[in-house]
Amino acid sequence: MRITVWGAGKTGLMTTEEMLRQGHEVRLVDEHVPDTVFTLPVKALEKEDLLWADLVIPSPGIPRNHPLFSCAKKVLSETEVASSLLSGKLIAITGTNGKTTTTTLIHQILENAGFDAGIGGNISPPLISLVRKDPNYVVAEVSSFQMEWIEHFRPAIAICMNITPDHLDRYRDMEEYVTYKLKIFENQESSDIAIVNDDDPYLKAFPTRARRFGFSLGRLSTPDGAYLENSRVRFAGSIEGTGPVLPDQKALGSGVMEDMLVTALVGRLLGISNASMEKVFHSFRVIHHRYEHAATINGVVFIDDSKATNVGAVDKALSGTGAPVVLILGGKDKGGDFSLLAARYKHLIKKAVVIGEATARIMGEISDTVESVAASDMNEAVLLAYAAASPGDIVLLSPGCSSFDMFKSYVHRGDTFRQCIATIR
Ligand code: UMA
Repeated sequence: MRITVWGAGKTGLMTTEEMLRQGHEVRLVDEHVPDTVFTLPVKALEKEDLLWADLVIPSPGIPRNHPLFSCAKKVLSETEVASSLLSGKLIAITGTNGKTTTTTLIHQILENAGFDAGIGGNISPPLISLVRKDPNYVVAEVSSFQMEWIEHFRPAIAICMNITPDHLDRYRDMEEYVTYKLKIFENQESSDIAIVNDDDPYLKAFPTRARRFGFSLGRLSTPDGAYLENSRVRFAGSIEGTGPVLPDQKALGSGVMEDMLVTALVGRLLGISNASMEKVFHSFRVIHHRYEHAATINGVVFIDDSKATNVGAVDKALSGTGAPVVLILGGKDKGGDFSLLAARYKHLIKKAVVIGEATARIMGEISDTVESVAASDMNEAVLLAYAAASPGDIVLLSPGCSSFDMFKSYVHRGDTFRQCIATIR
């Protein structure tokens, strides 16, 4: 088959390698061929490359409404192609927030229990890189972008953590974003398992064909599922019983407690013992740049939550902080609404320091509710935030925007935050 792989990032490079290995004739193309030296030849995209191919496999960064897709005979995402080549049991996790931690945790409990399990998808490496090894279990983090071109993608266990506004710079509106998120359940059959968040209005109202299990940090409304009683997981309905004990919420934040609750539910469904899961939960270290302690200087605690690239993630971060917060936010605009956030946490936010391209819009939304100031770069933001904080307060970098206006990635933004903190020691 003639295949054009579009996009020479991680996804495109690994997809090309795998498609060549499968014996296909492959062109790797990109609209902006980067200067980097590639292991594979990359061609500047021309219309003809799409007309030539029997199948086009685009990278997730290419929006579905790109006009050149009209030249393609058939388009499938790397996620679709990879899942059709993988024979193991597919556990797929999506959601606006919490999907990376949950994917990591599920993979860890499987490995700890001795299962042959691979991990990939949005978390990296791309799912297609697992095809060669073909593990018995595949734990995949799946983004809405990766589900834009699916056809038969059918996880044996599909999980949706939550849906709150995100990527509104790519999607027409919230409805379109929700549609792509819910595609994770689209091809499931009654023999599959759908796991949904009972606390999420979109998911609560969404019927699933697969056998449904709920989870809730509040009240479980699905008959079968998992909830928390203090820090002990409880299972209800057909899987009724006692689950593992989770670590102290103060140390983890409510976001990670929820991720562990879902993980425990998957563990129960796969027959993993509480003792085995507790071993993983109690040794779990938060993911880099996800509500991660960066430093404590003169009693002021600095927390790096650079991975919070949407308003829902900032909400999660603030809901877990007990102390007054000086919040550093802003970046490249993704269309999130910060006004409700400011209203909900005005008692907690001592001051907001706003950076990046979206500064004017964010200031317009929050400055009537919380004291706000604009900073020209991360260094100034850190200095302003530190000056506004007292011992016992938290300086929280939780931007609610993507990083690409000022940084290479959220990792680069978090690292820069830490470097700036180091200069005030
Ligand atoms: N390109 C074009 N035309 C376009 C857009 C991009 O030719 O219109 C080219 C670029 O020039 C570039 C390549 O496509 O060379 C980049 O493709 P990509 O952005 O998809 O990059 P990858 O390295 O393949 O990364 C992708 C995911 N990126 C996106 O979804 C934007 C990574 O998620 C993912 O880790 C990786 O595949 C492996 O699966 C990142 C992300 O930000 C971390 N995800 C979003 C999120 O988590 O919120 C969904």
